[in-house]
Amino acid sequence: MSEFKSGFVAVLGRTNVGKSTLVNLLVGEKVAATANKVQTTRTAIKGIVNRENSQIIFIDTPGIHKPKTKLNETMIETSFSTISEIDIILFVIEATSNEIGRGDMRILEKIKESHKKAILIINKIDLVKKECLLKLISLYQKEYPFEAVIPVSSLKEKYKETILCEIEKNLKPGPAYYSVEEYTDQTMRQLAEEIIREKALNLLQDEVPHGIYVEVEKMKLRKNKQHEQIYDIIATIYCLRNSHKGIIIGKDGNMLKRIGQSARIEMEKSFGTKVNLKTWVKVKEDWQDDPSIIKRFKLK
Ligand SMILES: Nc1nc2c(ncn2[C@@H]2O[C@H](COP(=O)(O)OP(=O)(O)OP(=O)(O)O)[C@@H](O)[C@H]2O)c(=O)[nH]1
Ligand SMILES: [Mg+2]
Repeated sequence: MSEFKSGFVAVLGRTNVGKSTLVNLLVGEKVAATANKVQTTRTAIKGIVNRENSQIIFIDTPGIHKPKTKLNETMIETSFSTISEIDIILFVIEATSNEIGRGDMRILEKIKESHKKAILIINKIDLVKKECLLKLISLYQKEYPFEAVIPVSSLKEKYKETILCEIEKNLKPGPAYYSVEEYTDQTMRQLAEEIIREKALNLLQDEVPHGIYVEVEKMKLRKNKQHEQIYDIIATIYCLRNSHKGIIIGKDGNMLKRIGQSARIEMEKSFGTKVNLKTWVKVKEDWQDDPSIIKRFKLK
């Protein structure tokens, strides 16, 4: 039998390129929220893949963007500080660009400084013609000796094995750091918060979604009358302004109902239990610059 291998893989890239979608695909479970909005991921989240002869620990990171708040700065610091602790970098870019933009250049510089093994993932190839990829590939290959360049669509299962095999090839012999039942380092509470935030992000528009954070106040497992396992969950969605609060609650409470309903359905699937979810909305101005809150988004 071949020797067991393991390692930590940081998933880096600009915001909205599909890093979390990719991590969820590779892990086969929802570990991180995804949305067609910038700055969806706010902290480093681990997703664990157990294979016959290896364990790969992915670290999904907040996308690189121009920081506007203390939270933004912390998010970017978190992303770059993962580099020092990992074995391989998965650098995710979008197939739709035809040059190396400033954000991608900044990430490339960090990769160069690290001298780490890196694999370039060109994501969203479903949106472009094959011919467009060649120029992009050669531009990036001139910048860094990538172990591999893999064009993919993170929405499609068929790319999963190719990526995992390529990573496995580049891992060193090592132990399993996590038990095989685990697929993330997040607690149930954090998973619940991430799911609620994802639904809110996807259903809300404009600047409202960027100003929210979700806190689960209570999460308790009990048996219902039919002896089924059920989680009672109480969560608060914090937002920046009163006008945002109105939008999140919606006419006759409809928006909040939709957020709660879709979050509940996904939690039931993910936790394998029934879920009884109550959500509240509160205003907390300036939380994005509040050190006691943003502390949570720092690397653990
Ligand atoms: N067409 C297409 N869309 C994709 C693909 N991969 C991801 N997306 C979409 O791109 C959007 C952003 O995906 P995320 O996974 O949240 O992006 P991210 O890089 O984690 O973003 P941040 O957390 O903000 O850094 C979502 O709407 C995804 O559904 C792909 O291969 N093709
Ligand atoms: Mg993300």
